[in-house]
Amino acid sequence: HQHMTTPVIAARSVGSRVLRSEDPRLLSGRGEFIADIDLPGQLHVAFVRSPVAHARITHMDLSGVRDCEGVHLAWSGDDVLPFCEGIVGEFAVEGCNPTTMPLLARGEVVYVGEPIAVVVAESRYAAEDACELIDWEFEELPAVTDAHASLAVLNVANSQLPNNLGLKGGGSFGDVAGAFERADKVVEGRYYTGRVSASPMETRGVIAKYGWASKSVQVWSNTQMPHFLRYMLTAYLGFAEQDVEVITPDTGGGFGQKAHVYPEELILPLLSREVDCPVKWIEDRRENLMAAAHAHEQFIDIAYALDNDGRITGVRTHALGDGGAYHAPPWTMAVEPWCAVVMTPTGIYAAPTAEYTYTAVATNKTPVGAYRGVGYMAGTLARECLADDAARALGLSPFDFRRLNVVREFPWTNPQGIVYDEGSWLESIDVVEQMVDYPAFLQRQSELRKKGRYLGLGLSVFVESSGESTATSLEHGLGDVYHDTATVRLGPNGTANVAIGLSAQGQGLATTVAQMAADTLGINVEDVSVDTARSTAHAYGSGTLGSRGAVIASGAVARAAGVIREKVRAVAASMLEASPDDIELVDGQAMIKGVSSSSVSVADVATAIYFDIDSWPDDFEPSLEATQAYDTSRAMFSNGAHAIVVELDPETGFIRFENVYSVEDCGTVINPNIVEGQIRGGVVQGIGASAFEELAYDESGQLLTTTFLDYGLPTMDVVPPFVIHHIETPSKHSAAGVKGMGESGLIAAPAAVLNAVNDALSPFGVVLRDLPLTPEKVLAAMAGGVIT
Ligand code: MCN
Ligand code: SMO
Repeated sequence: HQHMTTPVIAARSVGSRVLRSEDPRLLSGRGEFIADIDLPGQLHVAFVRSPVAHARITHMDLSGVRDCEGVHLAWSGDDVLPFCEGIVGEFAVEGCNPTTMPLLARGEVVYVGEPIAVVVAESRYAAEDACELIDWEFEELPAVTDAHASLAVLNVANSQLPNNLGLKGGGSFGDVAGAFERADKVVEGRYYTGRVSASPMETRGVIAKYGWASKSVQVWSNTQMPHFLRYMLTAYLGFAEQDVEVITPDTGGGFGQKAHVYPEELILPLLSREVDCPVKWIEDRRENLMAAAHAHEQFIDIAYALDNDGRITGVRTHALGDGGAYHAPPWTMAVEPWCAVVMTPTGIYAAPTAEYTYTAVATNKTPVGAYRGVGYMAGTLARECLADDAARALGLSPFDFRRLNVVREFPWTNPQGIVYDEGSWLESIDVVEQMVDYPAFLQRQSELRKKGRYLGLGLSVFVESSGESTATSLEHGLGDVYHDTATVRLGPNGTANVAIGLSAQGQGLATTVAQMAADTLGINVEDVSVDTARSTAHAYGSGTLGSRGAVIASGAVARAAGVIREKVRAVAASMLEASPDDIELVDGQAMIKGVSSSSVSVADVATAIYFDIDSWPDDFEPSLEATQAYDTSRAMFSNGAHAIVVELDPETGFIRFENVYSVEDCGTVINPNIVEGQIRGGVVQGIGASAFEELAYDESGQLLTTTFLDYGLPTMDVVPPFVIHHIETPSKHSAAGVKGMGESGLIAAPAAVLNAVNDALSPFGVVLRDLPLTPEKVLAAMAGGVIT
């Protein structure tokens, strides 16, 4: 794995609040989302989905469906089997038992919403009507709907996992047993993060077009991993790689849910080939809540060994994930519990020893996959809420307990061997304490308590892995390889076209990548246009996930633009009769350093390169297009803190969110507007996961929350004002010192919410540990009880 150098960039645009180039299109309804795309002659696809959680299919007859008017084709699991057995889900860690998820269920259905048949018809209406005519029979089997019951193997959830175990493993680092034996105090707790859905504004969607003449296939998908999907289409379906193109239109949020490969994405190309027409499927909201990856559900048991001064001497963590019926490829049911215990237990604290175990069990529920901060959220909730328990037990303020334990010297290697190169871990605690004006808060809290008003302040500090790369993956023992390319072309007028291999879901990547390119080339950001993986025909990418976009895309773009910059400098030097080393590119000008009178515009240099051979130095190769790859040489971590103030309504149990105070350190901020938007969005999703959202199942495995009437997303009326502060501790390894931050809000906010609610509940002598904090739970707590 090569170290790659990144050019030093004269920052002009980076760091400024450039308005998002995406917004005029997106905010005026002119975006082109997958549902907006209609191909001539297209047919429409609908899926029949299992209405029961667990059953044996005893009879399947689609002849009634096929006879229906307007229907071109109907397939069951047996029909699709000759083309593809299913998608293997396996995670490269100790103790993972793989599953194969069929494209359409065969023999056994294992969760409500599992696709069992597919219909292609002239319209979506005709397709859905025909779905009703499926003639099938099934024998219901006992449904496993609870992780602990699954662990006890009273019933088997999925015959592929006879002991219900999707994953089981662990690790121990240092003398943990000794630390707990010698501890002056031990604090511990079990935390539960409820099952939720990322519920992006835009649901999933796929269009496929097979061309019999060219044997080529085009797939439109709002995936976060277009190149990976392309590879899967060749690996699973045997399409010739050179003839597969994946196209990613505007996407209305992915949040990890769209970072999977789904059966629907593999079925549509097969259907298109079969019916010889383009086929289109747009997921409806009910399908999205039922069948797109679910998230989060896990139990975390965590314990700290503490010495008399309150220092953490050991951490023990055990995570039990409720993984649903299959591993969701490629991340699997492993990522929640595994990430939680491997990545988060020590956080910013200088704990010398640690031990963990992780388990994921199958249940007859929708497979759990990635959602913004996967695993980190649950782990951070457990760690940060236990920190507050410890602070209470020691009689310390939440700020003081954290300051006592925070790592103060870098680089720091945690017990598991993960290296943190830099960070503002202590400073972020100090800054957020000042932002909330803690003494004033305590006074207001105690005054209001006398009037029967219950205010609480919750603190949560975090470390976020970012810039997911080969180095990060190695550090975590996974061995995945990541890299991306970017192509930059300077045109004859001195403007740039950039292509990156990462698709964007709303993060403003096109804007920030343009800022990075503009600074490298010394031109204005308005003169750069960025294509974010519209087609896999252009730059290569490993996927927009693990908060890698800013680091990886800007790294690749800085390197590719750097190649072109050197050519521009060479020709400018020849035009100005100077040495290339003395030329700098700033404000659209190539000038002799310090001599602004001796300059030529970058546009004139570009024009000359295209049209004036006399301007070229000897042996000049005139291409102004460069493609470069980038992968970080080191794992990269950003950090920060959130403090949230809440008030509990003693009559309704409703949590009112008063204020959010956020400190974020993602190294060099490319665009503060965008970073602040990311913080707001992430924190609001964290408020949702901690107080409003829950995918509820009954005992038979029926999903009860299949509309936004039942599944409570947070709405603007509950969103509090934010105060945001940036600290910039640049990475030495990325272009311009950028670190990622796209997941931090959701990683850390739930812990702040739970801590705030528990702080407000302190007069009642109750501590809550289960999400979501429904009004019922809060009311019961105020009456001195706990319901789980
Ligand atoms: N940024 C910046 N300066 C930095 C870091 C980031 O200006 N130092 C900006 C960049 O525009 C970048 C954005 O903030 O695109 C988020 O940064 P980054 O952490 O690099 O995350 P990615 O670009 O890789 O986006 C993925 C990340 C993940 S993993 C999830 S999940 C998530 C998130 O982004 N999904 C999102 N935020 C989302 N925001 C929207 N609107 N939609 C999603 O689906
Ligand atoms: S869950 Mo984000 O796509 O890593």
